[in-house]
Amino acid sequence: PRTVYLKDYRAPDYLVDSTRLHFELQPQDTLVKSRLQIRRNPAAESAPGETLPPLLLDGVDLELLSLSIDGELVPASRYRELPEGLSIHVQNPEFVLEIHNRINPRDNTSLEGLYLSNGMYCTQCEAEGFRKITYYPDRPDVMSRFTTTIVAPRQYPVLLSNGNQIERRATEDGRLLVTWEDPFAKPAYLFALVAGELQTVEDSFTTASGREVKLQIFTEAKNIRKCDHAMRSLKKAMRWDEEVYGREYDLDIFMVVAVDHFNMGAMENKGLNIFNSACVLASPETATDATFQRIESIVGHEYFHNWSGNRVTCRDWFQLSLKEGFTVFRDAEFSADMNSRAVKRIEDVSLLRTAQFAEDGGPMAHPVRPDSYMEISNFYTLTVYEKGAEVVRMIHTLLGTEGFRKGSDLYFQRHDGCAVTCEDFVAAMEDANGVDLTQFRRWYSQAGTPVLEVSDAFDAAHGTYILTVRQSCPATPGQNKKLPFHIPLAVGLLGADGRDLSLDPQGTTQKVLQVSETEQTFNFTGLKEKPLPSLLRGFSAPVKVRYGYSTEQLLFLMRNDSDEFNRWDAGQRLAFMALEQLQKDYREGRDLQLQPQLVDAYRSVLQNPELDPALVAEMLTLPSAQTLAEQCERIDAEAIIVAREFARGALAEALKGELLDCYRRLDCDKPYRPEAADIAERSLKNTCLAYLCVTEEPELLTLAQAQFENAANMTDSAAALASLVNHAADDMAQPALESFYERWQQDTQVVELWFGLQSTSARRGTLESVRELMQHPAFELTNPNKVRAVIGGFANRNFIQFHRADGRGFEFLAEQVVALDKLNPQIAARLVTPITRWKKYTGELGEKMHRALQSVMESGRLSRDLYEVVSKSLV
Ligand code: B3K
Ligand code: ZN
Repeated sequence: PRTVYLKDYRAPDYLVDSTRLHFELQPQDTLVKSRLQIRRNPAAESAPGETLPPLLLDGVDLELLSLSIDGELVPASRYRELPEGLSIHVQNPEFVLEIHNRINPRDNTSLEGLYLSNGMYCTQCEAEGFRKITYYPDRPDVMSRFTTTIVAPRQYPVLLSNGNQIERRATEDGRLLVTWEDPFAKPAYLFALVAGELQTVEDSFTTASGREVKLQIFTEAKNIRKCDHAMRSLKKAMRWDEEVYGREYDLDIFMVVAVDHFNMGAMENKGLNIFNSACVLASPETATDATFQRIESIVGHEYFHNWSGNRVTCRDWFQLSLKEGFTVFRDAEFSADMNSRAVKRIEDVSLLRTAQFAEDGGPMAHPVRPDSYMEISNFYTLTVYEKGAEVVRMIHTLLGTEGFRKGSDLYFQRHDGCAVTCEDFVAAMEDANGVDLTQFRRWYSQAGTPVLEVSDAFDAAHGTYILTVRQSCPATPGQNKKLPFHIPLAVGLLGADGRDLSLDPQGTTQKVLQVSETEQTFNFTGLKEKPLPSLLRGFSAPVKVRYGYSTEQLLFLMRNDSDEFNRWDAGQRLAFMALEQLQKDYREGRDLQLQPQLVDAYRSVLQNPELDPALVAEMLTLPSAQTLAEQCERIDAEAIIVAREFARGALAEALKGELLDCYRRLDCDKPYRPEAADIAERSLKNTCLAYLCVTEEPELLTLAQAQFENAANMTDSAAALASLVNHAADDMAQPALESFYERWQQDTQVVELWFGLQSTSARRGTLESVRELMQHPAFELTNPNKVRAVIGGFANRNFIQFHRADGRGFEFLAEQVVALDKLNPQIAARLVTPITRWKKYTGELGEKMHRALQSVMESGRLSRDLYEVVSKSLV
């Protein structure tokens, strides 16, 4: 496959002023007619005196029926069919192109372009799916005004597309015809079409300037009672964007559709967002707190794209983080404002530290703005999304809330209606604030996770505290040497009484140090004693900080740091140190013993009535095996597993009484509300329950059983079932699993959760039950949610069983990836990730992983998606 480079970007030769689409829907035989008003791009580079270049159109899996220009059929001599499109000879700088082609939505299992999901038609065009619908310049810098007519048989009463409906009538042959017109010019990737027998929930929103917007959520009839939370979230998001960014919605209607078969979480098509059912449908009986919160954040995310993505879009796909990094930052702040800020930050940083850091240290490492790709779908990554959001957050930290708002106002005003670059975003931030972010731009171009080595000294004679910061960044593929980053390092200094010291005469207790050199020192004067530094508060930059904290110092920070995030982080460091010692003891054949200070620290967290229960739950949770693995130079999976399981067991044993008290205190019957305070209590209660079940004591397992039987909401029910599945014997766990399925088998979202509980079970035999689950009538290899629940759950969220010593877990994954590649390349290329990191594993396990990856490569012809990931990982 061909590699595309950012440096080769050229403006399009032709622009499309208007796009008129006409669909006649049939499962295997959909007719698409398009009428494009085309003109030569005045901004295109052309050699002087050059004749008009050919018009290049993208097209994949299309059957061309006819092609005409200005009403005349184009003879075969004037165009060429290319492997992935058409090249058409052009005679005039302006013309109307009309194309008729046929497509087959029923057999489209890639879930890109137009496809069928449970009998309903829907589309997914980002990044390059529109070319599977019709021939088109399928690139985001070609923006056009779309009008879309859909003709469908009577069984499809709901026919939707972008913008406003301007026509609805029966055709002469009794079909339904509907036309939509989108007044905003947009790239093809924001096009959407939906047709089905759908029900709708309706509401309205009045914008700040007093315009009334109709809000509609469409879903199959059986899910109609699961839309309320998404609707509430949508209205909150609309209000929030007005208040925080001054951004109003711009059409008279905003529609959301839930679809069962979807590659990603959701898609921000103009005025017609399409959602994975799992990311929009919820009711208290069927969805967990985590799902309620995920829905709020994704509904917000897609809505926020209307400005950060749609009104101002990307010039090319290398700029993906322009809209994704910014929009993730926006949705994270939205969630933080709606819920607990510290807990949201902890969740996001945990994800970054495990999965994004691993990506940055692996074979597919790439900058936030990649400079090449074979398949752009492979670059919808944690680096582009989450690290990209951290980069925007750093700009926010550097400029302050007001400065950042000035920058975003200028950005939206300057580039409204345009397709722009990450550079344009940074430039707007600079221009609005009169600052220079030249060095900061390296965050966009250099891959890898920077490391800060911090050391300190105290000059008692002068009362000066000196922090020395050294930065480095490991080599990544294609980037051996890195230049220093501009890193905002938020610090506070704690005095012996645990209070923040004043850092200046104004009494400031926190400073953002501007780290920009390889080595730099920072002086704090006027201090009476050597303080304890609280470093990288709130995780002010996506870096690793090394500082030689002692156990006592970490315990002190855990108790006293005024920054809640760093309180949690001190606990994580402490646990990490203890787990490292356990791994070492295990490898060297010593008896394992858990540091008593860790136990004491956890006890006082558990008994501290002043802490938010959600924060307590986070603080009681040991770093995941994946996090531990990421932090190792070389991964010894067995030692990680033994150490972590031992520590969990020892904590559960030592704190049994306190855990039980806490559990009993929180175990009360309250009507379910997905509000932060209630979520926090359930989270702590179920964290306690999980620990209690680790002991495998019959009376404690009975607690889980009772909770399972009596739970009035899915959060408590699923948590109890998970504890049984992970810790109870089969005669207790199996009946629970069966009755759960019996009760919920009609509910797709709950069945997905049920699959996930089993595939992530830490008990022996999980691989075998995963194979059985794949034979279950509810499993479909063509449904990404089911694949993610069963195969993904096992490979990504079951460190213990996936890393079993015989390597069968890796072989299984390789087998499934090869099978999936034939159906859905995007999903196959994502699913293969766990075995691409083979180089980091020690001993035979690494070799077995390598062999599994090789077997994928040797299995035959791979899709471009999978080929890119596998070939880059075998190097
Ligand atoms: N913009 C979509 C991404 C869809 C890409 C699929 N290959 C989801 C989002 O970030 O909002
Ligand atoms: Zn997005």
